[in-house]
Amino acid sequence: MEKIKNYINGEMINPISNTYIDNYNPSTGEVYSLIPDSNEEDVDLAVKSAQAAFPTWSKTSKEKRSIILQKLATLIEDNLDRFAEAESKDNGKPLKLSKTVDIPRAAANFNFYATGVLHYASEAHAMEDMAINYTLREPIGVCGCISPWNLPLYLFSWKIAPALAIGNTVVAKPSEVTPYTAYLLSELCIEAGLPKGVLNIVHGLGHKVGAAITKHPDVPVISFTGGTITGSEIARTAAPMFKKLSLELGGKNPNIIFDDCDFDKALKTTIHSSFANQGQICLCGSRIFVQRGIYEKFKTAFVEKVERLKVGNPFDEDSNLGAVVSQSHMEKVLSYVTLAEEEGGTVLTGGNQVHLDGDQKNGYYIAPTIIEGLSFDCRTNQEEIFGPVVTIMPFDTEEEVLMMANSTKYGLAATVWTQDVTKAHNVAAKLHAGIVWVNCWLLRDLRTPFGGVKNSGVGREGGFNAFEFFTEPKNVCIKL
Ligand code: TXE
Repeated sequence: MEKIKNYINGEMINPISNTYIDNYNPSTGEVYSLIPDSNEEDVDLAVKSAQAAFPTWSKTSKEKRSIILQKLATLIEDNLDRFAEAESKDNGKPLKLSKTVDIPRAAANFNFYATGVLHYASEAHAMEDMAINYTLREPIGVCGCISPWNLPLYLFSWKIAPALAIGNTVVAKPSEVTPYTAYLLSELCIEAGLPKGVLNIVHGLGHKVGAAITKHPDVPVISFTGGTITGSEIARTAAPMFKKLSLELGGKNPNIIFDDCDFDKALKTTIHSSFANQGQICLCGSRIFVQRGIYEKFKTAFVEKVERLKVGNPFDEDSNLGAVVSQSHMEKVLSYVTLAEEEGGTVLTGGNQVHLDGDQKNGYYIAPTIIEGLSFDCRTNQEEIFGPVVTIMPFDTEEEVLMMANSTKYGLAATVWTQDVTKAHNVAAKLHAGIVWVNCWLLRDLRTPFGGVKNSGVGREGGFNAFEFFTEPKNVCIKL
């Protein structure tokens, strides 16, 4: 059985404990590799390596850092097929999604920040009485980057690329559920000539390795993406240590469809925003609000198209949905279908585990599920399910749908479908969200601020926001 290795101080090494955890292929339910069951000692070794590398790396010219990270991006692109197959095997998502979204976006993340650092400048302020202020933006030191299982390399690279490009060193922990592409990336880092200790990847469990990174006294910055509960646990540890903290957490995103929408576009995109990646994207629109004038027409058409989606082997070209990421996650998602029925909902389609045959017979598959008849404030409509399950509700007025959309403790993303541009601006302005898409979904410009409000997180990633997070500003005022 293949043993994944940690990447510490430029080398691929075993965990100090020499103990391992099973790594499952969710599409077959089989163990296919082993993950280091690392602990505090491995984290401490990684932090020491990152600390030792920081003085040189932070003083390396941005041009040199840029060249190395662009080389890494090119190596990812050159290894697209191998990485995409690894990602789908580890996560369960359709291969075509790994090939067209996850892996290309990981390369794009490195390219974006490797080139962005060449253009990132800070400000100066001239004063009347012959004094000048200039602001230095300095790298901070060892950054802890902790990422989730839904978009493994995509979100892993989204954190480490800006941290490294701006001159920090990193101790990173991918999810123990999907460690494999981060492991493959380690090998490319060596090939790209990333100096030893600049990036260190420690595999293992969240409450052991993630917690050890979070509480390590020599890791002043923590960037986390994952569940809201875990985010609050990390905040509890980091806050009294005055660490800089970026938290990208859960969502329960409204998808608001007015009766003056472009019906066909709204329908086509809603299928995607509901079930892409098996609904395991924090930006998915899991609460669908349809204005009464088109509710029945939209509902009927939506159900009819969703019933034609194929749940299958992620490696089959015609599979629209693959497996959800784990047995426990499948059980969690299905438990919400049971809850929805207890809360008075009606399952219009799906709501069941899908049993495939052959090698996939023990995989974790769920039918795309649409539920109607629930109140906007029931648990099913307030809690993040994070699977291929959406609810659909009618509404009459703008005020009513805004009240329902804003009623959850989350505020990450929202989608609005209308051809009335004034209404689009008004509704977008009133939604509790960090990202609002109008007549589109998941259209992403990497320069834009990315993140949410309320329990969806703290801070923003994306564009120069990431460089602001991964640097400390210092104002120098000189009397001339
Ligand atoms: O996230 P966790 P999981 C939501 C989704 C999902 C729930 C839990 O609802 O069902 O979160 O998913 C590490 N200290 N999202 O279990 O536990 C862990 O090892 C430090 C939304 O994946 O938050 C992993 O590397 N680290 C999210 C990372 O945190 C800890 C995407 C995320 O794990 C830790 C994924 C601890 N105490 C899930 N405990 C999004 N916003 O995209 C765990 N970890």
